[in-house]
Amino acid sequence: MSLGIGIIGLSGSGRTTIFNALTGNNAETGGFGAASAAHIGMAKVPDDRLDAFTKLFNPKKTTPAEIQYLDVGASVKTLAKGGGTAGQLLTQLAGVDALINVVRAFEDPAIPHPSGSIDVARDIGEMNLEVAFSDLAIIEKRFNRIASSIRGAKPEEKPRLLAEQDLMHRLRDQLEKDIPIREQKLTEEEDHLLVGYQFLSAKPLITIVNIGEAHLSRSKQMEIELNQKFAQPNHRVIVLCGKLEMDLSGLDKASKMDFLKEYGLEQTGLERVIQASYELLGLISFLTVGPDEVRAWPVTKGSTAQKAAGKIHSDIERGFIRAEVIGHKELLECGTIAEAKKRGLLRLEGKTYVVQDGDVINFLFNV
Ligand SMILES: Nc1nc2c(ncn2[C@@H]2O[C@H](COP(=O)(O)OP(=O)(O)OP(=O)(O)O)[C@@H](O)[C@H]2O)c(=O)[nH]1
Ligand SMILES: [Mg+2]
Repeated sequence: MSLGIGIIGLSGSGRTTIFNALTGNNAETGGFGAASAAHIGMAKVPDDRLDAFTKLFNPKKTTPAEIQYLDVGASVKTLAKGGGTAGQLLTQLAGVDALINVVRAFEDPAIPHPSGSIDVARDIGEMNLEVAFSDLAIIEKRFNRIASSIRGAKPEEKPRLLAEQDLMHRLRDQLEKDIPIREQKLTEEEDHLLVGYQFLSAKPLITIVNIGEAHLSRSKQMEIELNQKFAQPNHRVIVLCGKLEMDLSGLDKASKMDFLKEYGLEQTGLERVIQASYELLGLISFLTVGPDEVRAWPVTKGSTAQKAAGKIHSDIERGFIRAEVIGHKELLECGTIAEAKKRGLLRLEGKTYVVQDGDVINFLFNV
């Protein structure tokens, strides 16, 4: 199962354009409008280490890590109203691990803004309201259920239900004060309890401000300012031009770099979105290398070697003996695994070793 990010935003903000640029899909833009079916696609995670090892090993195949993106094509408000496929789309959205809110900042008289004018702060506020509204509806339903459970509960079950009721009260009070759940202070235990609820406002959030080409030279400064203005835990603002990103995604690396340099940028907006997605999801990559395949594998930060082995195959996790591990820098310096062994840089690690970002791993297993 891959981790997924859901794209939300007001109609016509450029959601599908950005989805296409991220995933290389070619979904129809402009007028997807009413909720029908969601677009789902995979984005490849850019990784310099993978490029370096591909040069070194010249493998038959290079496989980057991937993240799944979901463009539901309707506002949260529309989905929450229900009817048609809305309920199904809302369930799909509830299942993602993080959200991207696309906010329109590009001017184009041919494409009317649903609220009549461009206003980034207003649109961010509106989306926060929609998301809070959807979470409040879940809380209301839960209140009713807890209340009836309490009536029929055995004495030993009551404290847990009362604690949950109390938590729902606090979540609701703060949501009504415009504080999304991701910004609310909760204990680890409460955080854990909330996982099952799939609250939208509890998910990490990337706000993409979709600017027009004319403002591209100001994008870096804008991004710094907006990140200061909207600095919140598990939230990041990225400023990019969706239309341009779509064009850039078709170019080779060298042409892309030339273009970016003109605007004083080091990375495309999409690369920054994918990287931020990776970070907000708490992911790191370990690598496997060899003549057949050089590959990056996403794992959550703090994963043990045995758990990481399971990403490749459940047999390797079950029959785990040991992991041969070397940092990517060390291996690049050595040039070959044999040389790394000779220099004593290849470490043997056990089940509980905590995998580090960029570790090159060979699992020894027995099935
Ligand atoms: N000028 C300009 N137009 C853009 C930009 N990004 C998207 N558009 C245009 O805006 C229109 C809407 O873009 P979409 O990507 O379809 O937006 P959406 O949010 O998916 O819209 P719906 O799903 O139709 O509600 C399309 O005609 C796009 O070509 C941009 O950066 N600049
Ligand atoms: Mg769309």
